[in-house]
Amino acid sequence: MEKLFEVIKNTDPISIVVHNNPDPDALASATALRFILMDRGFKNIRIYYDGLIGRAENQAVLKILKAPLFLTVNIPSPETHQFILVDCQPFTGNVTLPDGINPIAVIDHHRLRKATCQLPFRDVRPHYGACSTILYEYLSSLKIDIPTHLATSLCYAISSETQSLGREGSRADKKAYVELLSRLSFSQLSRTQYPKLSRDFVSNLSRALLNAFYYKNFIGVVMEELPYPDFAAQMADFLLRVKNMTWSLCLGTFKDVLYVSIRTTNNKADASRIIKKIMPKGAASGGHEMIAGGQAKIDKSDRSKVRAAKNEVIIKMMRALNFSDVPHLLKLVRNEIFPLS
Ligand SMILES: [Mn+2]
Repeated sequence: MEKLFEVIKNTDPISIVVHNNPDPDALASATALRFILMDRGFKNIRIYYDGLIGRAENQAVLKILKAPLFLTVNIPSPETHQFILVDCQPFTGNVTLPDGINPIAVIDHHRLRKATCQLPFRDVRPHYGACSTILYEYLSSLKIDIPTHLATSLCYAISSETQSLGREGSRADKKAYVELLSRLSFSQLSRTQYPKLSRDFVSNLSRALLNAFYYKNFIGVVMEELPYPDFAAQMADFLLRVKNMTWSLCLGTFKDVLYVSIRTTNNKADASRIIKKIMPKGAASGGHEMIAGGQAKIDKSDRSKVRAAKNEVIIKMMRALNFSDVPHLLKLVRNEIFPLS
């Protein structure tokens, strides 16, 4: 932590960048880092992101944090900025940086990437369930009083990223969670966990449920246009809750990108390896043992090509799960054999 303060110059603006379509963990971590740096006397610190914050829970976190967020494309003269990446690593396809920029620091909990090793400061802890836990440890080691709204957001981030500490939650995550509980606002927490849902969300949810199919212990849904990119992850999480299902997948497009999310209840699995296998060539992917996601640019002008690309992902997923002998696979994917409802 002290080393981070050493690599930052107080003369240049500081830009904290989170991954595209930031989730609660990215939002809370970035805000906590901004708070720490401000406490330390650093000035001119902004948080940047690219994509969309569409999920109602994530919008609720944003409301509580009250942190101003800016779009990466609007960074004025980026070459004068010092970039710090939070909850992601550079050149992974999951974060947008201005051309030719090398960050000075990375704080993350995903698998360590080669490019990250070259940076002046890195704190990457893949065994942590949430990046927010790392930031919580910074705050407590610096003996900084954590404001209520930040405690609520960090706690919710740890809980949502690890499904209430049941999925990939380490001891450090549990400790942070328990300690944050005594500092947060329960009414804020409740508003974040149970936000009002838009009618548009409900109609997309029903579309997803009607189109979901399953085969043995695998459940999936192929969506057309997603209401927002995170919807794929949200549906993969939801479908995995169906009894006897141990693998789930949701895919769909948003603008010119195909998004794929997979989930498993098997804590000995390697979802991040599987997602790499099933994505089209040139796609970006990442994840952990039980959750993973990928994205690939797609030309939507040819609908049959889009459909073929989607089917290909499902076929490869079936293969990865050793279901090589699935009869009438396309009928299955079109939901004509084993519909969920
Ligand atoms: Mn995270």
